Amino acid sequence: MLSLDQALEQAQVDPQLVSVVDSITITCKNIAERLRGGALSGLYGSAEQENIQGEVQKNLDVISNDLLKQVLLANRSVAGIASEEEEDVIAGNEEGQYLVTFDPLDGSSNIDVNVTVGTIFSILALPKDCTEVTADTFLQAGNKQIAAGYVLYGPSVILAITTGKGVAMYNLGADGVFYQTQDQVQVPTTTAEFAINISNQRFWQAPMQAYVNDLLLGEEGPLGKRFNMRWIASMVAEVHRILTRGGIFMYPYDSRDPSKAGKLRLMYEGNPMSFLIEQAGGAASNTLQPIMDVEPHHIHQRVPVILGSKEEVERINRYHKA
Ligand code: AHM
Ligand code: MG
Repeated sequence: MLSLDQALEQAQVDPQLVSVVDSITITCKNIAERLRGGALSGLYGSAEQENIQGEVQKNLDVISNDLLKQVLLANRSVAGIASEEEEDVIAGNEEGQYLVTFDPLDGSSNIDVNVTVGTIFSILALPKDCTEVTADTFLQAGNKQIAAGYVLYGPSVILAITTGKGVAMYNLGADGVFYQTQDQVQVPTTTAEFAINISNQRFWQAPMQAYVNDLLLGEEGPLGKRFNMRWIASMVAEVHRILTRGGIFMYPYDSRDPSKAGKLRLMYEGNPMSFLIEQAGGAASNTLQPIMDVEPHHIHQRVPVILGSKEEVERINRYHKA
């Protein structure tokens, strides 16, 4: 079986980039180990502090962030990092060629109830003319990503990764090596499964209300088929399901906090997941344009996220154009 390093070498991926991916996956193995310990690791519960997003951090949010930060900054290929849990970006090594953005533990409301969580990462190139790494250095549209992926901590530990030539999946083996289980993952074009936090319905804009109403009407509605629903409250698990069997995931704009364009963050969640989904033949939109075309103006900016099976994403875009 092909290991992650062998596969990246075969694909002639830049060795510096391979070393960045290795730093991420080594740390994710460490995070997986701690998650497996559960309450025995003494890591459940709140860290009793808020992150830059105004969310109360879990102990494991803080630990996962610290581990990734430490390992990535020690890597000579890393020019800088930006984390969902850190207010500012951190400059790395002078000879580094890559910038890494990450959500160290996505879906963290699921930690204490032992439901799947994950680490999401995106890798960008350091612009050639860059003399000093600042937040502005990271403000690159998603279509500039060099690589992106997630590590899912579920019944098994799975890595999904793209370097722009399709999506491959790897399972963490008992020997601590990630082995390839799938190459050229494809998201089915059509689907009859959707995921949305329907408790926010009253805050959505009219086109999203109309679309979800039509979904719920099933065979008797304008879409002419029954849709099933899933909501894990862990984007990594939802995207993994969609990469595996298709579907549509939505965290749309809502009016709860008009200063935020949505709940999910462009640089840590929207862009890397969109890169994976598009590389697997799906689509990702903020309802007005492809997510990866959105020009970022702030590292922590939010974005409405609609992603998954292509025909369904295109249908939602049409509801918003009508
Ligand atoms: P987090 O990065 O703070 O964990 O928040 C992101 C998560 C996503 O994984 C998930 O899709 C969403 O928040 C769930 O939100 P809700 O609590 O509204 O169901
Ligand atoms: Mg997150």
